[in-house]
Amino acid sequence: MASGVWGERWSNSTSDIARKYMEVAARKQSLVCLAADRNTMAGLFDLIEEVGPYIAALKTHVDLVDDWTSDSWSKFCKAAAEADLLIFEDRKFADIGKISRSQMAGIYDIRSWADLVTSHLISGPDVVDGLQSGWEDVGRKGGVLLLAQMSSRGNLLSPEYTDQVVAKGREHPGVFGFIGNGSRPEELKELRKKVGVEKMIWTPGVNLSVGDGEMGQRYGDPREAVLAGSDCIIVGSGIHRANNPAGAAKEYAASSWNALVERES
Ligand code: S5P
Repeated sequence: MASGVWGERWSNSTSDIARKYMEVAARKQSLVCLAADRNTMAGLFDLIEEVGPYIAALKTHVDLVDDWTSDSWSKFCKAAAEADLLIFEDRKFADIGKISRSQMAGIYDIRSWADLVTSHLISGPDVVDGLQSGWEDVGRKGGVLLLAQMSSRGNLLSPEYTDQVVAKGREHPGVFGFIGNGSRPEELKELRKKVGVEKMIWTPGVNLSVGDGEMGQRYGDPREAVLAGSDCIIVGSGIHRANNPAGAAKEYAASSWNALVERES
């Protein structure tokens, strides 16, 4: 099932985590990663319960939860696993290798529960080795999504910077893929050409109502993003602020899945 619909992405993939994602996405017919940006544990549990069946991955910002406790977070991760979701901590690491390794531990202990993390490559490629060492320290495996582009207006990730991130990231087995800008399909197409067929591109800045969001966020259409080469649409407020989050998640799932089928056929 997954191999048919994912085409060359499946056949070229060398990552167990990417294969797992592609299988979950095929099972649920959804390329949606929910950006679970709610700041209470109760709000987060409600979200998983309501939209779990319609999403393929869950993205967190563990440091924005007001009533976070280690115990409640463990329960939350268990609920995510039961809902068949990869957990992706959007920590946007950027420090030198050894500090990034230590930042995988600490109070939040990201290395023990996250399957994926985001990182900038501004400090050089050792940040990826540092993050991989973090997972190794607890006997786990994970993947790094490098920020190759961003969705926010005026960001400083120039095309030359993007090229270097892709060139270094393509070669690194610890790199699961890249964050691309979901709000600009033409930029995404260029990114896909540079990335090639193997690695993932996941895209925030996606909303069924396109245009400008709050505080410089920009939005593009989910179908366009997938047709341009995105493998996963990261959707936050489009789902968690909707009056009916489950209904909204279903719409994003259908739009992204139909676009994948269209892209590969
Ligand atoms: O360039 C980026 C990269 C990321 S990971 N732009 C983004 O918006 N994000 C994240 O995607 C951001 O941290 C947030 O969690 C989510 C977008 O949320 P939305 O409410 O705008 O859909």
